[in-house]
Amino acid sequence: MSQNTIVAIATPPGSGGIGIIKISGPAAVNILSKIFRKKDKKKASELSFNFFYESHQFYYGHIIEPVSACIIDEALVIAMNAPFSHTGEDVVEIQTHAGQFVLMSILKLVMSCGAELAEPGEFTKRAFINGKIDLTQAEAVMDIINAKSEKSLKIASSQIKGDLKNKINNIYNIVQEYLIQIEADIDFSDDTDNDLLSIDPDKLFLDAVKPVNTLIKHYESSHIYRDGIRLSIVGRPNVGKSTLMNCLFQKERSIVTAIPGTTRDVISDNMVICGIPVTINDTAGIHVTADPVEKIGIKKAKESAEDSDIILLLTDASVTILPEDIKFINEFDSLKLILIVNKIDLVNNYENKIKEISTDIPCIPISAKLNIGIADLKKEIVRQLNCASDNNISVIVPNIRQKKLLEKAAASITSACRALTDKYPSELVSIDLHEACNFLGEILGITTKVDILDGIFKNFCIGK
Ligand SMILES: Nc1nc2c(ncn2[C@@H]2O[C@H](COP(=O)(O)OP(=O)(O)OP(=O)(O)O)[C@@H](O)[C@H]2O)c(=O)[nH]1
Ligand SMILES: [Mg+2]
Repeated sequence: MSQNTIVAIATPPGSGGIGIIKISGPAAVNILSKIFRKKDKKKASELSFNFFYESHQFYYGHIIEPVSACIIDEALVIAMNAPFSHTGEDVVEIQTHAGQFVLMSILKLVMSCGAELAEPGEFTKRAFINGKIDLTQAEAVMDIINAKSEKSLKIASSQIKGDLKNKINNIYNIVQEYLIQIEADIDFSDDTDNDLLSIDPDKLFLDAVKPVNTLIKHYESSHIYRDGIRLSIVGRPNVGKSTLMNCLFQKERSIVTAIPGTTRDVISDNMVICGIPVTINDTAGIHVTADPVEKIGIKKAKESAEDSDIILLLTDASVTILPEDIKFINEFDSLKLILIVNKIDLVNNYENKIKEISTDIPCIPISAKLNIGIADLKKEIVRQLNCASDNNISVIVPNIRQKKLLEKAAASITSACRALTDKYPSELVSIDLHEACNFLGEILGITTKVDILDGIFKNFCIGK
């Protein structure tokens, strides 16, 4: 339990209905009693202080600067006694009007009474240190804050409920049981002729490696619902890239003109396609040019394409497919490409144009101007991502840190299975299983090194 008391504004900056100040630590209630005056229910003019704060009970009154007795704002306050709070310490929450000036004044007042400004993620870190949540749940707090779609929120909510924690705990306990059995074999190896024969490597594989691999598979098929993807629209000038951008967002996001070379910089915006958060980049038309500004734009367009999970390569159905269009196909990673034949409203033989291209890359005919073919394009984007269908999406999805540790754990247990099959000394099997337990423990935060923990909590916002 921490000795110091921390404070932070828990609500985002800007004006709104309610602003919340959160205090956690041994002095939380004492600080509140110095700055809060409760309004009497019957005689509104009478204010009381120094009363007993019932845990988990709201009180209405004023926040007062104790020296000058000036009222700062009306407030609803609640005290939550340790260990029945989310940090496991005494916690106080002060709800006031959400103006930044009001909140800053109360923050300073609380600090003048002895509290320290909280570090980013410090409330969640205290909850973790005090055993209120494990590391998977702490990381899920961050995911909930960052959730960009209903699906990503669902994944994070299941994690915060402890679904991943329970799953990893189960596997951890199974490996521990095998470890106990093996270590008993080592201790009593003089008494047994067939050391370790009691352990079936296939059963160990089924019990421990299989569930770990299932979680890794969940990551592969579902992490994009939480992490999102990047998508770039590229092609020659004037093929309709910005028109497609505007069509996808249903608003004038990029400037569209009939003049080639209109878009110079990368224009980005975010949307959700079939539950997947997508960042879409509209880019400058790629062609050979002497214009120095365009050259920079083209360099940025190519970099944007390389950094993307999917590239939408646009061509214009109303003109002949140029060698440059074909060149793009070779230039970019074909696995990420979707070829789009735009402006089909201007021609009646676009099917022949598509045949002309003769490529294995998926090809979608559209008219960005008339909003034709956009639903097919979205379907193709989702198909390319090879993710679990909307209905099948599993709710237990590790993040990339957890996935890497799961891979290491799977490798260690698999190595133990091999050692058992090949009848290696029990000590080697034991080393592998100890290693696996360490990796699984790192996911839960049991064996995680301090610098890794600090790195995780540093990514939180102040007040969380
Ligand atoms: N008929 C028709 N015209 C289109 C379509 N899409 C775009 N256009 C027109 O094509 C011209 C160029 O459109 P933009 O969206 O600015 O093209 P761009 O690829 O972004 O061009 P740059 O930014 O110069 O590289 C504009 O006059 C658009 O109205 C379409 O589907 N059908
Ligand atoms: Mg453009």
